Amino acid sequence: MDRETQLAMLRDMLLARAFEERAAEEYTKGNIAGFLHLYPGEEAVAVGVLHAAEPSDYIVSTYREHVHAMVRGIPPRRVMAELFGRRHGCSRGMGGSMHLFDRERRFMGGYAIVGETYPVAIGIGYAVAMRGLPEAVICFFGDGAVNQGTFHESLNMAALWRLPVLFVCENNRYQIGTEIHRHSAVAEVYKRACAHRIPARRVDGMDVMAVYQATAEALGEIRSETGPRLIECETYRYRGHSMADPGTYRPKVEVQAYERKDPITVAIAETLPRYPTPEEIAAAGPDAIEGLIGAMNDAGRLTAAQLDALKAEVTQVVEDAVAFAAASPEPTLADAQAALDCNRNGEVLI
Ligand SMILES: Cc1ncc(C[n+]2csc(CCOP(=O)(O)OP(=O)(O)O)c2C)c(N)n1
Ligand SMILES: [Mg+2]
Repeated sequence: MDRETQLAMLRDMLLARAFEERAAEEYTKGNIAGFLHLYPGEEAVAVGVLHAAEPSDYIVSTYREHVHAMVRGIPPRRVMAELFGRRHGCSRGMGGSMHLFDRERRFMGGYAIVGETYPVAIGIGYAVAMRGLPEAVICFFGDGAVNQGTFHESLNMAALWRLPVLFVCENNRYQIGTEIHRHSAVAEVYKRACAHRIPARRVDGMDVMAVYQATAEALGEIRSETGPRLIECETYRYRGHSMADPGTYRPKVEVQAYERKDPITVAIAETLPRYPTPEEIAAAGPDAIEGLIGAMNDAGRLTAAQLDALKAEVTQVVEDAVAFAAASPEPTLADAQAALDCNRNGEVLI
C-alpha cells in the first residue's frame, strides 16, 4: 500500500473519532435530538472498506453511518448540520442522524430498520447488473441484522442472479444489549453465507489494513462478474448502543480489552517510521545499508510532527462543522412540502 493511502486512512480515522465524540457532546447539550448511534471503536471498518471502493460504487448503510458518509466524501459540516436537523444538512435537515443521503456520491442512505439495507442494495445491484457496468454495491449491516428474513432472502437472490454486491457485516458482538452468542445460533456470521454459495471471509475489523485488503480483493472478484461476496469484520463499539444507552450490560474488562486493540492506535503504530536495528542492517549486508535505509525512509511513514499536524487539522474540521451546523437555519414547512413533492410523477433513477 502506498503511503498516501495509508495516511489518508489514518486521517479519516482520526476525523471519525473526533467527529463522533463531538457529536456526543452536542447531543448532551441538546443540539441533536432523537437517537444518536456513534461509531468510536469501529472506525477501521468504514475507513478500510470505503478506501478500497471506487467513487462509482454505491453505498448502503445503517443508522450508525456518520463515518461511512464522511469517508464517502460528504463534508463533515453537512453531516453535522444533518445531525442538528438543519437546512444545510445533507438530507436538508429532514433525515437526521439515521438518514444521511447523497445521491451524487452514491451514498444511498442510512437506514433505521434493522435488515433494511439488503433489499435496497440488491435492487441497486440488479440495476447495475442489467446495465453490465463495472460497479459494485457495498451493503453494511450489523451482527444483529443477520437473523432478519431479509438477510437470507437477499443473499439468495444476490447469489442466484450473481449480483455485484459486497455484504459487509460490522460484527461488534452486540445487538443493543444482547451479545451475539445469545442472539445467533451460528455466531460466525461469515459461515452463514455458504448456505447461498457466497464466498465469505472473516477479518480483524480493528485492523484497517486487513479490512482494506479483504475489501480490495472481494471487489476485484465482484467486478469480474463472479457474483456477490461477504466480509465479516470483527469489531467493537466503545460506547453504548446509542446515546440513550449507558451500556451497563457489558463487563468493564471486555470494553477495556478492546480499547487496548484500538484501531487508531494500531494504525498510528503501523505508520510510524521504524528504523532498522543494527542487527537488521548487519543482516542485510554492507552493500545494502544505504538501500535499506532509503527504503525504510520511503516507507517510513509518519513523523511525530506530521501526526500532530493531522490531529490539529481534524480538530479544526470538526470545529468548523459544528459552527456551520449551528448557523444553519431549520427547514421550513415549504421545504418539507418540496421534499414530499420531489418524486411525484417520476421514480428516482440512480
Ligand atoms: C426491524 C427492526 N427491529 C428492531 C429495531 C430496533 N433496533 C435498533 S438497532 C437494533 C440492534 C441492531 O444491532 P446490530 O445489527 O448488531 O447493529 P449495531 O447497532 O450493533 O451496529 C435494534 C434491535 C429496528 N430498528 N428495526
Ligand atoms: Mg451489533
